[in-house]
Amino acid sequence: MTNIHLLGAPIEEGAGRRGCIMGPAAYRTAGLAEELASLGHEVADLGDAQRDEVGTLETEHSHLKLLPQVAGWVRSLHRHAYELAKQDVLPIYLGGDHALSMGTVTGHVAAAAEMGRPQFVLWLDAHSDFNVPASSPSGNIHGMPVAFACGLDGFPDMLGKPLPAQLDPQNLCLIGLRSVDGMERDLLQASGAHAYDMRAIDEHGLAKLLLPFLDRVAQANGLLHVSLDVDFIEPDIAPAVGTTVPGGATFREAHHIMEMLHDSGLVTSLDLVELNPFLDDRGRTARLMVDLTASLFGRRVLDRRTQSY
Ligand code: NNH
Ligand code: MN
Ligand code: MN
Ligand code: MN
Repeated sequence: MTNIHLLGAPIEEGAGRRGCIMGPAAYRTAGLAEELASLGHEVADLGDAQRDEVGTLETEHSHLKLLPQVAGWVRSLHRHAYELAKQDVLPIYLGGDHALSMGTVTGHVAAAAEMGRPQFVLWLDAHSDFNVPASSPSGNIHGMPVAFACGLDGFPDMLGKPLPAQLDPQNLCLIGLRSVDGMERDLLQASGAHAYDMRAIDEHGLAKLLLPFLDRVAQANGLLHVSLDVDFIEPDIAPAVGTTVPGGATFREAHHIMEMLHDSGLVTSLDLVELNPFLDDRGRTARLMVDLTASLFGRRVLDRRTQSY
């Protein structure tokens, strides 16, 4: 039994189109809390976070869209995540676009540093979100949270400079990549992060990519934050996202990751991001995300684990 706390993070200013503001409500409508409770967990819904009021921020990057609004969310969510990380609960952040992870990841990294434990991050996404302002072709801040959390240079002062704590790229694993911008790729490869594109899944299968990472988390007695972007999944089955990219994880691949994560017992926090209910087809994407979360929290058919491959 896990003590799960749900926190809505209805940010949409980081994405290129509107609608993610409705994400937390869609998860509630799709029955996320009830589903987790039916698996035997204690579930508390904390409601939605609110964004701080932030004035103009100094930056030479005028193409950054809605920077004060995004910074307001990042500051608020950072505080919430930091506090939740220090409690004996497992937070699930209901997005909201992926810029929310600038707050949640940095909050967990800062708390982990104080607890003397390494923080690991698993990033499940079609995109690596490793842009810095200068490399971003769109100016959409949801394409930048990983670079931000790793402390890369060139960001305006969204959360204090330097960051309260930085994510070590060695502790970062990205899976599902199939859309990475030119300069972003160079930054990602230089960082030392463990990055796997869809081709790696084709060639090796998911278990071969994920299990060694989970072993490293376990060996290090680490904490594990999972950030699940809807566009990780094949858009045919998960259409409710503004940035669909064909060739995503299949229904079973997505569930299999969640099942392996459950069996590992290592996950300590979770983001569900980029759901845009305005683009959904009779709630099917919201329901799929709830089902995937249920697999991560122990829903299974038979009682067996993934053996080594
Ligand atoms: N790389 C693109 C950008 O920075 C797209 C990012 N969009 C996402 N990321 N949905 O997950 O604008
Ligand atoms: Mn993303
Ligand atoms: Mn994405
Ligand atoms: Mn390494």
